[in-house]
Amino acid sequence: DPYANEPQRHPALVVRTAKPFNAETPGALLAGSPLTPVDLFYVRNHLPVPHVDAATHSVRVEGEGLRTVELSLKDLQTRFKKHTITATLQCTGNRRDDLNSVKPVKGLEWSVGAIGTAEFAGARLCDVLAYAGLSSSDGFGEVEHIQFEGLDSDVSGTCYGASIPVDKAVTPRDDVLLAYEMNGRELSADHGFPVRVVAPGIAGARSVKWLSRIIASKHESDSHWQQKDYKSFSPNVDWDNVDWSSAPAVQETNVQSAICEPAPGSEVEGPLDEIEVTGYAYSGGGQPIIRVDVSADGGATWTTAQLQPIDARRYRAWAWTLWKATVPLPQGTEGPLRLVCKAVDGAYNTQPESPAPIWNLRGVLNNAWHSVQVNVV
Ligand code: MTE
Ligand code: MO
Repeated sequence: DPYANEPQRHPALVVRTAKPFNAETPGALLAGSPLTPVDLFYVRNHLPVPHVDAATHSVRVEGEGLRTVELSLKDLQTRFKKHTITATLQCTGNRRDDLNSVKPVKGLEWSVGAIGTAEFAGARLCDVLAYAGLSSSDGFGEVEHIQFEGLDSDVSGTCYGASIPVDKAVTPRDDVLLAYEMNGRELSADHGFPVRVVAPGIAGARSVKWLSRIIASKHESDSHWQQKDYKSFSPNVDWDNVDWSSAPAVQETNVQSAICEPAPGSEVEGPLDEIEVTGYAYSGGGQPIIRVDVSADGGATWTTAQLQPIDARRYRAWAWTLWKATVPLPQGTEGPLRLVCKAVDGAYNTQPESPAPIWNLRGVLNNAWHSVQVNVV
């Protein structure tokens, strides 16, 4: 059994599949702290967790125009300046459950918890690439993409892989890390020990864990996950007529928000004149969240939430914004109550009302208004 040596996991994680291990954080625990504790951070594994000896492990950097270098963990820690960022990782399938209720999709049935925020520290990818000779003096030559490979592989030996555009990789202010610490400690086995990519502002799928190779190339990664997954299509495209090459791989992601508390289906003691609602909002590409609106009447009236940003910088807001709102209700409200939220990012992008028009066969990038039904008793 390739899954015989999996790490211990926190019992509070909501397990979606055991082998490979995929589990999300319960909503109520997400809103509880700006940084998600490592053992509660969602885990998205496509393959068995590889067991890596940090003392002998090295990352090979090679490809178009580069001198090949092998960097041990120690090299990464000592030859390059340590850089720290607070960043949100979100699986592109986060909130897939609401697309499934429109029409079945293929993918893990994630609710709102395939997202988390941590403080990551490591060497900057741009510094490592410069060390291997990738330089701007020739406009990076033929190089268009930086590919990554993980040490996790399937029975045929195919490893997990992904790539990002070279511009994201080489721009210091884009903060792409080869991270060896998460929330101040070495990475855990599930989150990529001993070193992973953290590419903030873009789909979690590109932040390759258990990093073993970095390849500069004219081409994107040819992995399944870059080519035939993590892409979105029109609702009229289904498994019988999909042309995967017709859509780009998801990189920067759309504006997102979700209600964490109250939890869906919960009983709230009433009657109520107002209700306290908490959640998170996040946008890709370093865009900050500038507003979150919450409604208790299906969107007829809105209450603007109080934002608790970690990082309000205009173009490098890599972390989510937690929020809370006190939403007024008709006096003495009892019975079923539906709450919805939507966020606005720094480019004034906002979320669509319904998931139906953004339905896609793989069930990615669902950012429709998040809705929670509770019962006031
Ligand atoms: N890296 C490797 N090597 N193998 C994987 O299965 N999953 C990716 C990415 N990096 C994956 C990987 C996906 S789809 C996501 S969403 C994030 O890791 C999840 O990171 P986490 O498990 O640390 O939360
Ligand atoms: Mo993902």
